[in-house]
Amino acid sequence: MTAFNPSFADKFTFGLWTVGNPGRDPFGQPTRPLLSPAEIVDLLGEAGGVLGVNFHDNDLIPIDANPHEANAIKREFRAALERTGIRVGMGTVNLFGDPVFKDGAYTSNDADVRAYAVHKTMHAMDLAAELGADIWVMWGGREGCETDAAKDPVEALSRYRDAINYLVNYSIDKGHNYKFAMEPKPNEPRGHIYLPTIGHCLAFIATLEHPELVGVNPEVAHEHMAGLNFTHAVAMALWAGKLFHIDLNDQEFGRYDQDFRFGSVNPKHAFNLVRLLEDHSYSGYKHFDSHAYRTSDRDDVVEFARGSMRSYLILKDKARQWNADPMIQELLGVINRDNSSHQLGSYSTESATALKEASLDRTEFASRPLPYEKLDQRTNEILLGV
Ligand SMILES: [Mn+2]
Repeated sequence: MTAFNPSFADKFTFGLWTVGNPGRDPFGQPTRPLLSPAEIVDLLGEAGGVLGVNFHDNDLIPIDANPHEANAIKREFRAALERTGIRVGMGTVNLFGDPVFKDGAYTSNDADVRAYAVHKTMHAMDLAAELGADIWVMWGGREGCETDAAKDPVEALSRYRDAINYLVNYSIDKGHNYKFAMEPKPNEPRGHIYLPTIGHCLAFIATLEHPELVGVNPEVAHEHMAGLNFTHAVAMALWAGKLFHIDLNDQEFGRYDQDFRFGSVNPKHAFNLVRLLEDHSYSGYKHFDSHAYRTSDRDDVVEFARGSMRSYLILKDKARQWNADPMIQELLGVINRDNSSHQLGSYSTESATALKEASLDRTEFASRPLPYEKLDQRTNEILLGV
């Protein structure tokens, strides 16, 4: 059991809204008492090995708090950080909870609302920077519409871009030095949300004023909701040098947002993801954006946090076993045939002529074995501990 105890080096983080979730859902009242931010940090301290805590501005400071109340909350929060050794990793802003954002924030049809959204974000960026955050996550929870009669989606993308350009410049101007991570999600839950996938975000980021400062924050549940392969989404972010943050949780395909404990629904997908992150040396925060079952009490919420981290570490160990496994290695040697005399390389007229004139035996190529059944079964057996 002790082999899978997390440490700060694992860079595991939790949001105040994750372990602090009181079990409320669209049909039911909270099933657990609401904890203060300081109490949530203490809970994470009890879980052990948690590096960081993340928050939306209003997870920490209620939207209607006066400066006196805000200072008292910050004081208690800082004291909890000090006694647990936990620090702030990522900051973000709540642009979805208040009725003012019912038609979106940066993409609202009302220019005053758009200005308020940027105003609120700048204050939130100051707050998180003051407490030590170095990653800024942007999840556009209401940036979309329930009816396409409402907004011009082309105009909406321009508004979105204007806001993000403004905020990135603000971060530079204030010396906050945030790296920004856009978090896509296809729907929430009735509305269609703009920039629904990692691919959409990457294309959008390329149009920004400072694309080098903006990456993505993929979340397992958000891609699975859309029926997409999350490991491939993360791979594209890694390939583009844009994996600035990651939200780990789990989700049944084809359902609304469930935010289950990481690895709890589909451990094989989780394994492929962890193997990808480890093989490609992802070194950012690993944030568990999930919450405990509605039936859990405080003790079980601690188990939820521990389980999230243990599952990652167990799967990391499985990835190590997979990479070291003689049968896997032998099969990979059979599958990967890189010793062709016809390597593509970069284009030249001569190489194109040579390739066109080459004698290539497609029947022989097609007859070469690809024992993927054997490879996948061995993968399953490693996962199942056989
Ligand atoms: Mn998330």
